[in-house]
Amino acid sequence: MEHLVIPEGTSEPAYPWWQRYQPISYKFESRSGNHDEFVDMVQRCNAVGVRIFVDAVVNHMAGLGRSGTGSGGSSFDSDQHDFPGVPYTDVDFTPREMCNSGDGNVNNYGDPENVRNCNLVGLTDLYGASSEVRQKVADYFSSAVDIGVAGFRVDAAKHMWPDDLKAMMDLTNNLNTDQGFPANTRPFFYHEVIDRNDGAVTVQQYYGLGRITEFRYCQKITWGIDDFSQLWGIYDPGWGMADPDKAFVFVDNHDNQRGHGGAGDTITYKQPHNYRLGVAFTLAQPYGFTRIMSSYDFGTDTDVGPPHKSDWSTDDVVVTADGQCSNGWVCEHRWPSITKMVRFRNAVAGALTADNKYNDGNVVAFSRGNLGFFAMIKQGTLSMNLQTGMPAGTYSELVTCADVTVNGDGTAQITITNEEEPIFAICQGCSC
Ligand code: LAG
Ligand code: CA
Repeated sequence: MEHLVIPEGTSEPAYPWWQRYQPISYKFESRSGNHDEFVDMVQRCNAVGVRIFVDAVVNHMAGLGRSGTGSGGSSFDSDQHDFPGVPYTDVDFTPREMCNSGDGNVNNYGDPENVRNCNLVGLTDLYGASSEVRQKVADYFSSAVDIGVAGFRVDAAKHMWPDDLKAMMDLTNNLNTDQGFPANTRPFFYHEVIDRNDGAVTVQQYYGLGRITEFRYCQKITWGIDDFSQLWGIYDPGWGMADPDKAFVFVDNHDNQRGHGGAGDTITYKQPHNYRLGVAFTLAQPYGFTRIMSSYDFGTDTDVGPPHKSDWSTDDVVVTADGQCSNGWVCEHRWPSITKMVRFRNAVAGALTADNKYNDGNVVAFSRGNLGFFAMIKQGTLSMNLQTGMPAGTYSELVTCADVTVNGDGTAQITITNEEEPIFAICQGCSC
């Protein structure tokens, strides 16, 4: 949506990535492009089976002390709660008396009223109980759905009341049948709730609204890659982690990869070896609905925005002859083992458990029912006879495309020789 723009020459970093999390209106006019460009992207993607999910910021508008013109040309004045581009006025914001903190900001994560009714880092808090606000947010969601988007990541859902979110979702249109969705299909929602067993707001409070981000998974995968013996406990219900059919899991995201929300014990593209192992294991194992990250290189500057042109608009992604990205883009999704493991995940989706588990601290392997078999090695190369649980036959190993023979008893000789891509995967019905 239209967002705050922080130009050069202020005391703040110029055009930081996080300016996008300060909405000015719901026009599709951002640093990434204009309305027509957005429509064109969504519809070209749908035509080739790629779905688009919008990162929707509907807990708040821009921060206090900010005023001027947004990325789409709308004027605004946060201190006056004035956002004519929507339009929102003072009545659309949470009444000050409903926030129990002295300075009006969220400052007590032990109190759900404080977390949800106060301003998150000074961002002006929308009053989600108001039918007018609910309708305006739903109109925004519907305008995206009508273009052809498939669903939403709801930013800062932890700071919204689940009942308010539900009302907004219920008012939203069904997906667009002209864009290839079946009739009467609801948008897919995943809610950003950072729950690390450290407050009054839990992922369980959002059951029934869709999927919920499970940030404890980020910690668990970091520890598990460091010490393989911890990998079988990656879903830990005793720790409060969301049920398998509710959890939305990922190795890192745009916040915790750079030390913002939910950071600590996070692996990223900056540790490529451990990162490959972590993403491969995540895509291989059955817990949760998985998301992979695709980044630009931010070096050590945790504020810097994406590669940009001289007018600060986002620069193009340049793809090299070997299918990788350049021009400042990292594109983890194009790293060979990550791309291939997405195929594996889709192929084994029907198998809900990990079976035939093997783990000696350096090699981890398991099957997914009889649909697929996965192995990875931390150091060195692998040559080992293991039970794959798969029907006899010849399979093409996903990363190397080498032929692999599964014997009549389900065993196979498993080899990994490339220490750069220390992953082995075979599955029924997938090609390398
Ligand atoms: C989220 N989850 O609940 C996002 O995933 C997270 O990235 C968002 O914060 C946050 N909610 C609000 O949407 C990001 C940055 C913040 C930034 C904020 C607004 O992590 O650092 O705050 O977006 O742009 C910035 C300044 C603050 C200032 C605030 C308001 O860093 O110092 O108080 O703006 O002006
Ligand atoms: Ca709120």
